[in-house]
Amino acid sequence: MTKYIDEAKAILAANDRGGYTVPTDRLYPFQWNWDSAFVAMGFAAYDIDRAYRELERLAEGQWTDGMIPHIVFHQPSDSYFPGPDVWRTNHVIPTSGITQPPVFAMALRKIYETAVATGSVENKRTLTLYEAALKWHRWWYSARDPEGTGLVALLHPWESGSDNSPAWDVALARVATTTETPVVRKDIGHVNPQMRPRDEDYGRFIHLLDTYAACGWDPVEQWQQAEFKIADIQTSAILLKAGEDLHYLAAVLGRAGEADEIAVLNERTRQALKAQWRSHLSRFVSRDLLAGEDVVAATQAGFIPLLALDLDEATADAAAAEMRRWCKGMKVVFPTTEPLSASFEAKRYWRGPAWAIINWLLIEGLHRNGHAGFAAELRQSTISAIETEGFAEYFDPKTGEGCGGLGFSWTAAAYIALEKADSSAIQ
Ligand code: 9WN
Repeated sequence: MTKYIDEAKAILAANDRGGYTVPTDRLYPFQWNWDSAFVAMGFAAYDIDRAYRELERLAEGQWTDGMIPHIVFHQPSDSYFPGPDVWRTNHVIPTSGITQPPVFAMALRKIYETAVATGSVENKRTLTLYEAALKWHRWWYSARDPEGTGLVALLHPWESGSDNSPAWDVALARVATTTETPVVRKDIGHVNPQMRPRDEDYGRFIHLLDTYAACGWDPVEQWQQAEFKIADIQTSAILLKAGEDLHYLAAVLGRAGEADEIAVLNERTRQALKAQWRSHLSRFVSRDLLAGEDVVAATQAGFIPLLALDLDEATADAAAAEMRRWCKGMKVVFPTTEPLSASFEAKRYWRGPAWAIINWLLIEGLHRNGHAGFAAELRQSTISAIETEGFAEYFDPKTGEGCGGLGFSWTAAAYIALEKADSSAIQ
């Protein structure tokens, strides 16, 4: 509806800090990696120049080894912890030292295709961003899959974007809560502490940060010292979908050799992801590389591979049926933790709430795998939740209540993208 589209655009304008968008005022006063990629896809619907700009400003933070950090601290702010003084990465533009899900190339393809359709494509800008994305994908495979398994590993829960998900409970229990850096939380001054990760989570988040800072942020050293190492299916699936989009871009940009290189990487990840399907759970599972065990906690990550795989009908039906089971009795879907599990908490961040951007990925995955009807239901639930409660960071799936930060950029971007797409053609 026009009124809400206008409101979504107004949120993106209000969160603009000069060519990049903060996730929300005060709680997150910098540029976040995957937030900006989703935001760029929102901008692509109505302002191609601004969409390019969002990715360009993110790429300004790219490290020489190819990593695109999870936060770029373009301007100082004291309303967030941990800031650049804690990360100690010594970059000209200060950044964090870890990364986030690689949605970037998905956004770039979206921008490119929309620009072609509207006659506004800018070849040089596309090429420069394509090269940044390629460099980043190569970094993922060399730094985070040194053994060439096809799945990429996370060394910090913040890299997943699903920070305090029950998926990390077992692995994080092995990490000490003690820190060298004093933990001075700012988040609970902005939002209700019941909606945020707990203090012991923060202890572990900062303990890991301290460990990697002591490695001088060297990827090889970090890989050896890591006390948290998860081959993650959500990130690997996003990397594969983004890899497909990167492959497409390589082909249209005339980079045949690179297209071949990307195709090989994609195929290896495709096979590795397929092998993570567990039929007795009707979902995919990540792998705890330090324990040598599956991560069996029931979270949304188990269904994100639908985004990047073409499953056989029986597997796709089983995944969709399991997803439907999780949706029973929910006012807003999709819950990020299985609602009947002991870890489910309806309001606590990544331990149950529904997130518009996760729905966006799941909607695409359901479309891809022959469940357009269910995808339409998920889309409608997301749109209605936003129209009822506003552009909240996330939603309590049981009551529908908007939670966390308000005036949230990626919720605005998701609304624009989902509202624009008719239910049978979401891209
Ligand atoms: C840490 C900005 C980010 C999102 C993440 C979300 C949250 C940060 C935090 O906010 O994480 O990166 O301080 O809680 O979990 O997905 O990118 O919106």
